[in-house]
Amino acid sequence: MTLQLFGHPFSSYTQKALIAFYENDIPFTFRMLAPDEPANGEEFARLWPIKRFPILVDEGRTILEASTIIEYLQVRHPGPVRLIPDDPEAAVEVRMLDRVFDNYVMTPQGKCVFNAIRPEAHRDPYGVNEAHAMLDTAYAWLNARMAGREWAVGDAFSLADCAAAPSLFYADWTHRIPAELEHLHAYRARLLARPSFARAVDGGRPYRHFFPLGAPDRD
Ligand SMILES: N[C@@H](CCC(=O)N[C@@H](CS)C(=O)NCC(=O)O)C(=O)O
Repeated sequence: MTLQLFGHPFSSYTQKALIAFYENDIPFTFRMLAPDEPANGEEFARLWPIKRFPILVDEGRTILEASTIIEYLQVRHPGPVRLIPDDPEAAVEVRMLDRVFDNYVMTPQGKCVFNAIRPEAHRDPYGVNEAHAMLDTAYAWLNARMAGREWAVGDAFSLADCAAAPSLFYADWTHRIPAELEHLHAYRARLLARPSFARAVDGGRPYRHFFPLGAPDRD
């Protein structure tokens, strides 16, 4: 039975996991979470009542969280591209950067998006200001880190870059990366040119009108 990935092509965390599948050409069935696929939604809610996606099902085993899905694929369905380095010290740094992108870029970015889809009376401008401030601080830190680097850790594309790609893609739409942060802009462009991420972005293209802050006409 093939691997089954529950998610949505426009979802940042789904794209993060998809990059790992595409990097190693791992076959899978995509279980689209959308109103016109109610059976997928019902099975998903049974498997993971928290209802955050993506999740992976492999021979009856359910794997939660995009980072863990990527780790699991490397353990159970390895391919030539090693997204978690074999060197344990390098692997620690990869996991650290994966957390940085999820917690300090993807999370504040998501806060702004969720705020925009709330009813007007429940919006939280204070929280959005805090999210923008966190993004600005993260952008400056990442810009300094990326000076002289091609990928987030070491010389190879890794789990950290899987996290970086959708984070920076959507964060720049939400709260622009200042033009002077040239190393971060160049890194974001490299990520968009990576065939695995370009494919994930293309999969989400038909849904851009769903972006609540208005998708820009670029990327
Ligand atoms: N910590 C989770 C986060 C997953 C997540 O927040 N996914 C979003 C889609 S990008 C989601 O499920 N949103 C649905 C909701 O918030 O109801 C992971 O790393 O996989």
